[in-house]
Amino acid sequence: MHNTKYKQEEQDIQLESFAGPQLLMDQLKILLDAYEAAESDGTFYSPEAIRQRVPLSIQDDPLPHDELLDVLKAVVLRTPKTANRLFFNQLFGGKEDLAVVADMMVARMNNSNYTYKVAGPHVLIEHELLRKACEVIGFSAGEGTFCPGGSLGNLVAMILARNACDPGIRDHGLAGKTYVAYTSVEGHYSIKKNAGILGVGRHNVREIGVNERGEMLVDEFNRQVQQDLAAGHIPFFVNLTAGTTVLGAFDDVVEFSAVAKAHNIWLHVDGSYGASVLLSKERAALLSGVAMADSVCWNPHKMMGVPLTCSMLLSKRKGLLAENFSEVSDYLFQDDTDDLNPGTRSLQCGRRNDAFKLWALWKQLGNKGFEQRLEKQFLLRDSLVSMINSDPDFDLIIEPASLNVCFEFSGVASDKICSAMDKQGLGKVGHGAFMGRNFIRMVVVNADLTAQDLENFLDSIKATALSLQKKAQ
Ligand code: ABU
Repeated sequence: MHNTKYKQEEQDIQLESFAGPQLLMDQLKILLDAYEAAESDGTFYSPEAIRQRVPLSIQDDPLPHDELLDVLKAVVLRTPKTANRLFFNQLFGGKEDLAVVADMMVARMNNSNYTYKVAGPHVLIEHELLRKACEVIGFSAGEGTFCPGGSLGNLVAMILARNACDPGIRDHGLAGKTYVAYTSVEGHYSIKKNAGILGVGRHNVREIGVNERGEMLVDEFNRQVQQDLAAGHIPFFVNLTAGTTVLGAFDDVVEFSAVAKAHNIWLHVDGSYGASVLLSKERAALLSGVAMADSVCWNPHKMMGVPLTCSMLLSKRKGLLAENFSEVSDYLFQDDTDDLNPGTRSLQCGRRNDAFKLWALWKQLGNKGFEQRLEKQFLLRDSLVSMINSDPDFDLIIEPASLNVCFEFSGVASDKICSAMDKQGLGKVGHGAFMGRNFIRMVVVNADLTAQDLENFLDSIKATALSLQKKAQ
């Protein structure tokens, strides 16, 4: 019946029944129910198994409605569950229900956050969140923009930094000069990727060594800067990481700030993962001196339980974003001042509304709710560390700085354990390496978990390791 959506005589009725809110809600409910029912499921589906069950190709004729729902359901059921008790694989995990609902509303409202004319209150909501984030960081005259993830937030920061060296770059390019960026060997790969995009060149990113906690070494940075200056290069950007991807380490803002300021180098903090600790009085010390930075990237979609993507780039000096990203566009920026048209400060044109879900959740929880949420995450992490320390088969690699707990099961390769766990549907957890050691990285970022969940997961890891050990004998 419904596949006749576009047949002439029935068109009006069919369009209404397809697009009507009630039907939309019914369909959504079917999919959500299916998803919720399967949420505890960790079954692994191979690409072949998915291709076999899900007709992926687009056909010529409309699909009958029931068939369509069946196909959508099949996809939803086979999608890895990132908020269940078996997921420790990424720096995100878990979700806050209100933020999920707000994000569904975003799709339903379908605005684009470039002008007040088409986004209305969402422009004001973005303003307020960016103001709030600047206040939390300590940027008293700052500004910001929402970006599609930390990599692009870091890109915005690198553009601001590069153009701050020479205002002519935006119009004329690099003029044959060599600009050099610095990050630690533990920093995110986006710094190198962005250097390639920016015309700076990937080979002009210096990867500085780290100490035994994974924190970048300031003396090595200083030496490298001197060498680059002596070679006639222009050191323009240093990336500090607040929460490295593998260990969760925090670089020391205060000590790097002195060297960076002495050489007029833009100091960026990639807090994609870790900037959220600023919301906890007890944990904020991890980012001491963050207000000395020139820019900070902060992803609430990691520690704060907001669905992907939700990422902000905050800059210390108001006005720089427009100076670097504004273009004249008569067809788009027709009404209102630039202040009300965030498209004039953005890397993008059409831009998804990633602010509403964060704002709705922050209103619901308040500052205090987020602080308690963070405290719970850190307590869970501490419980996991105690469990690992009290079991002689496990070896903790390092005292964790944030929510990453890195350990190994003595005598069994960590990558093999992680892969076997996934393929057997026991759960998803990743592995990492540091200073020649490979280990399991379990990220305890889902605030809905309990200590019992962690114990159960650790038991699964142990059983998997023992069974691999037995097979190898
Ligand atoms: N942007 C880094 C994400 C890596 C992770 O989730 O593990």
